[in-house]
Amino acid sequence: MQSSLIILTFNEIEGVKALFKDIPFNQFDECFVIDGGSKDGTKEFFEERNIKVISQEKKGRGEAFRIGMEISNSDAIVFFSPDGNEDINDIVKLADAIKQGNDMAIASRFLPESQTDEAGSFIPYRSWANQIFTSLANLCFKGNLTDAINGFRAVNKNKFKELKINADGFAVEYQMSIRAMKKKQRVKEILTIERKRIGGESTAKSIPTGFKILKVLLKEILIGKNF
Ligand SMILES: Nc1nc2c(ncn2[C@@H]2O[C@H](COP(=O)(O)OP(=O)(O)OP(=O)(O)O)[C@@H](O)[C@H]2O)c(=O)[nH]1
Ligand SMILES: [Mg+2]
Repeated sequence: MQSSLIILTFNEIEGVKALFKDIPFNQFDECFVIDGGSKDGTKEFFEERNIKVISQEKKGRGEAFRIGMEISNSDAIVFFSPDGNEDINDIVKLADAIKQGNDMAIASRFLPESQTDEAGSFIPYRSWANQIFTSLANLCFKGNLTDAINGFRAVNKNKFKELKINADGFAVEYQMSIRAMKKKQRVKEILTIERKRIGGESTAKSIPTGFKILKVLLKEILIGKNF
């Protein structure tokens, strides 16, 4: 099975510079970057190293996932965000999970040995919110995920198409997970240790992101299997 690595960026030059040499490009048949409008040299950094960059006309991670699916020529597609959160060693593990016959593979921050970037913090409110939304998805759509929200994941292209993803921004991963539950897709979670962001700025502001995710949940309850 052929595989593609898709790197998602929006002003991530510091992370990209730190991580580039360890990205396992040679393990994939095709690699490209989908960029949400970086102004910090991220795009130029990749282009100078002969990595194709696709610039989004419409911003947001939802759009980036949809473009990735459309232009990838492989059956196994891994989405990687080089801001430091995601462990590079998991990239090939996610691709392998698809090659082994799973429809989707998620790097989970909440399996027993996993860890989030809030490890050690007194009030890990983002982790709590992630776990609550995951439990609600499991409850409403008969799933058994531990992390329905992490964007570090891989998909089987044809199975991904079935999900007809149309959510915007940071809610896209949650919609993918919910629709995979509805379609009874085979979703494998691998444990991951989430690290701290290397530099730059987070674009996922907690409260607006939380509302977007809640909106997706309510809409998915309403539409049921009609998508
Ligand atoms: N292609 C693309 N990538 C984006 C867009 N917005 C954010 N990203 C990337 O998606 C990844 C995740 O975004 P973050 O802002 O780090 O969100 P987060 O991981 O929830 O937040 P932190 O914990 O603060 O890192 C990063 O690599 C961003 O560069 C976009 O519009 N298009
Ligand atoms: Mg991040």
